[in-house]
Amino acid sequence: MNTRDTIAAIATAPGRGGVGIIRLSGPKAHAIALPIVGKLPPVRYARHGVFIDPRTQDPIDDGLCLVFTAPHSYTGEDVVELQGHGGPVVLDYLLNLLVQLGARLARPGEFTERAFLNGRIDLTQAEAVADLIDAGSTAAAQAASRALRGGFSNRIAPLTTALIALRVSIESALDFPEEEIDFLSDPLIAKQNQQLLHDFDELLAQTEQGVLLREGMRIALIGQPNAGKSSLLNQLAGEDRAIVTDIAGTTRDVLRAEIQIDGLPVHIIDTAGLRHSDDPIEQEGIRRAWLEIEQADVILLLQDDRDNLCPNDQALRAQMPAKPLIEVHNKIDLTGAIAGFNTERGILNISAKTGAGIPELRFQLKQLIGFKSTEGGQFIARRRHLDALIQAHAEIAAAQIALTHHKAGELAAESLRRAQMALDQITGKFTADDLLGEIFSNFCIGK
Ligand SMILES: Nc1nc2c(ncn2[C@@H]2O[C@H](COP(=O)(O)OP(=O)(O)OP(=O)(O)O)[C@@H](O)[C@H]2O)c(=O)[nH]1
Ligand SMILES: [Mg+2]
Repeated sequence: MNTRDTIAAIATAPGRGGVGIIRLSGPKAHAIALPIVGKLPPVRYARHGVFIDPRTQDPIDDGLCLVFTAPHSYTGEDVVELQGHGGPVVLDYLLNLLVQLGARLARPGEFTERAFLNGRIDLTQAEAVADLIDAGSTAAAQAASRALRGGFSNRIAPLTTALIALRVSIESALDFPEEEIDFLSDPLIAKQNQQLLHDFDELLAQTEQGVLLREGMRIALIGQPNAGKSSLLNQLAGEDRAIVTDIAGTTRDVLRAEIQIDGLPVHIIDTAGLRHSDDPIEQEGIRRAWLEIEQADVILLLQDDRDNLCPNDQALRAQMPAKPLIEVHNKIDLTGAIAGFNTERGILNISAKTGAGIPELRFQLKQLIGFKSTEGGQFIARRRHLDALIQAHAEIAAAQIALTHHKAGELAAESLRRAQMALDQITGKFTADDLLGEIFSNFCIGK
């Protein structure tokens, strides 16, 4: 990767805004900005002035200039920020000018990528930058901010240290074969390994929560036509998002609404009622509903409480895949059933019309997905982190068996080595280039 060149990008969101910021990072950042601002301010001071085009001496805009010097900047390189007015024409003009003067347009995420490559932040922190920008709820934003400040890496570091200590003990015993057997019979080693497994369990659980906070929970509303799916979407969203009528087959397209349950981002997906239909539009809606069923984390299977034991509903229930599902009986305002969870029947009674049973529904959803309201210390995480932790956990478990059952030091050492590699992938100490490329390409430009 070439970090020798100087990159530039508009860092503020596209479109019109009060302020527009252009970022410049690399060895020539100061030299390129100098002829535009005339005189650079002292490091970390802002100076107001006119930005001019040095080719024509024409003023382009006026605003603030900020200067940072390597390594004390976001990227760890020399950085200049030009903060002008947020009009696209002005900003594009300035950006083109920077390119004329020797900068290159930055790729998405390239500033953060440089921060990572220059050792300013590790990979979990770099990812947290993007997750903070994309956060779907306050709790997700707080968790991202915590990861950005090292909250996740700091949890991995002691595990890595313990893992390395254990590897050192085992591998040094392997170097002295005459003592190996004694050493491996020492219960202390297996005990340390067991403790490591225990610490992993805790981190795994918290990482799962972090992934949930980032991705949110997908809930598909499924049921026969007129069961009240769209009414429930509207009730949960708190506004009239979907068309509701008493005509069966009202919803055809898949509709989405984003809500939060105790800070957990939740994607609610309303679908076409499932039934046999000869209408090609409705058929397509039903096909899409099935796709949503596949992708959902949780299925809410709705039925009209008046249609007790309706064979169509029972047939639908039987067709649902094995994944978290809540059977919801709707319209209890018409039947007089008691709102909330009926443990005996395993169903949840609600009225999408009056809102009865909705708090219980939210509670059930949280329970089902194992979400705990984020207490302090929760960090945001990604699926790739979880996968790596699961892999490391499996290796350490294998090492435990090698130690206690087989007294096979070589095997244990190899498993622990692989566990450490998996951990190093999380922080980016050991990460393939193509994975890095993929991570950073999903950033916005200018970050
Ligand atoms: N009384 C009462 N009526 C309800 C309730 N929920 C929905 N309805 C009515 O039931 C009818 C169908 O509601 P929808 O929300 O459109 O049902 P749907 O499941 O989305 O139907 P399709 O889109 O056709 O699959 C409408 O007339 C709603 O007003 C409820 O809790 N109580
Ligand atoms: Mg509908």
